[in-house]
Amino acid sequence: MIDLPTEMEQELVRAANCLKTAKQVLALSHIDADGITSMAIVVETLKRLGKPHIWRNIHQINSESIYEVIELVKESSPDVVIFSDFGSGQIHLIQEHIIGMKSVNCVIILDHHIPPDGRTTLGEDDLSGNLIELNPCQHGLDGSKDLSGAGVSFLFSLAISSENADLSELAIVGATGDLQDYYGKGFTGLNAEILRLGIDGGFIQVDKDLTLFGINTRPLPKLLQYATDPYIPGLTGDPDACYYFYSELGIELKDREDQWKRWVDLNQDEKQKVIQKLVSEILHLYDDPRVATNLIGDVTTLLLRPPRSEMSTAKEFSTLLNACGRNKRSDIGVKICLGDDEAFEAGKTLLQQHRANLAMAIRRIEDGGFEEKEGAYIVNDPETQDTIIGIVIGMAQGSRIIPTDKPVLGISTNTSDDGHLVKLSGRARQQVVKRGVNLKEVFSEVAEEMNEKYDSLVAEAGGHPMAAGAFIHNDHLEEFVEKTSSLLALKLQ
Ligand SMILES: [Mn+2]
Repeated sequence: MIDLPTEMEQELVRAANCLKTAKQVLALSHIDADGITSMAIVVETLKRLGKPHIWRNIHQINSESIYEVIELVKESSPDVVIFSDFGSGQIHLIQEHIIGMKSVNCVIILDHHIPPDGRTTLGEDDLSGNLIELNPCQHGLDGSKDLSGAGVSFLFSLAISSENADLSELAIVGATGDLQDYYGKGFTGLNAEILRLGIDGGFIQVDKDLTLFGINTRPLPKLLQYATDPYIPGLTGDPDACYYFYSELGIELKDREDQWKRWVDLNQDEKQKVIQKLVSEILHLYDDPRVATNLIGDVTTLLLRPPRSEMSTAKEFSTLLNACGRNKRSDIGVKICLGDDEAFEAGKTLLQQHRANLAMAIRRIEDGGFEEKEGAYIVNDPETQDTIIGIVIGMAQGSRIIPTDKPVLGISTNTSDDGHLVKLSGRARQQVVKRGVNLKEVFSEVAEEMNEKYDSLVAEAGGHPMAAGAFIHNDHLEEFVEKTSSLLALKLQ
């Protein structure tokens, strides 16, 4: 079993007891891979218990979307409401609006994000009985690497029944989606314990192997041609060079049935040859030897899933789920996790769609789709969805389509609902952060100033120094961008 901090175990037992007596459950979760797997763990647990339930993935809980939650509670009259992969940061909204609703007997939060007010201990409210918050940050653990939202959900599920140990595979997919395995260098903390439980149970296998994306699903040449992590100069983007790479090594690209071979089809000897050649080329091209050593790492295979599919490794599975979320179809992702074949087919189509959306958005930026302001580059593309704007501007700077000397701000008016909020994403390269730019702080400062000025909530900000976001009322968008640009210019001086 898993060794947990005592207080955390007590809270888990309280949460489990609360669920066992539930008559109707409403489950809410985030839309990324961690949120989707969290939801799938909760839903599967509810199914196994035979509890009536409805579930919904939501982009973000904020002062606007909380009304969507209120509506859902009114419609389904749950006595238990579960929030997973979010909730800690929005606990005041939940306390204010959800706790007191007529049908609601108990709210369970399964989160791992550090609350914005810095709460790292159990609060008074946790003891009142109708709000149970589970968050590793409150138990001396690090929610950015020791445990994901899916991990918290899994521990909750395991506290209900030890027969839910098979759901460890989904906990590991969620943690992988949140990059908690440090790009194949292995899991730590409770993640490592969940992994061990999954290996012992025969649900998961871990091997040292090539960490490039697509070892199960991409034909050998495409494995190199589409490599972006790391980007391999001379191979990435150049199909001819990729064919030549293998032919020089005497490796056949197709099998006897004329089907493209994939990485998993190669024998040990062939794999060794490819790795040696890749390592020597990369050492040649990068100053940093870590880029080469990162090529090999822990590859997590999910033994309960169809082999050689987008579900067979944790990394590809989490990408498939992220593609569902970013195409506003987290529901398909949840169904894939629950074993629905039709959803899997739909998910693969969304994955292709997602790649196409990214490529098209990047191309629009390449065709002059950005402008330069005093303190930032601005991408304002009404065609790019709010769910991918952050990745798109990050990729555009990563590939130097947009210069990297200032942060880049991406604006998306293409949001999933018809509310008044516009999404703004910011990305800054390491060298810009080193010069004193903290995007999260800048966004928060501007938001605070404007909220005060208009004496109402016109902007909400969150994130990290290098990657932050804000939701802004569209009447005030221009002012927010101008103020942010000026403040950034000051910081960059
Ligand atoms: Mn998460």
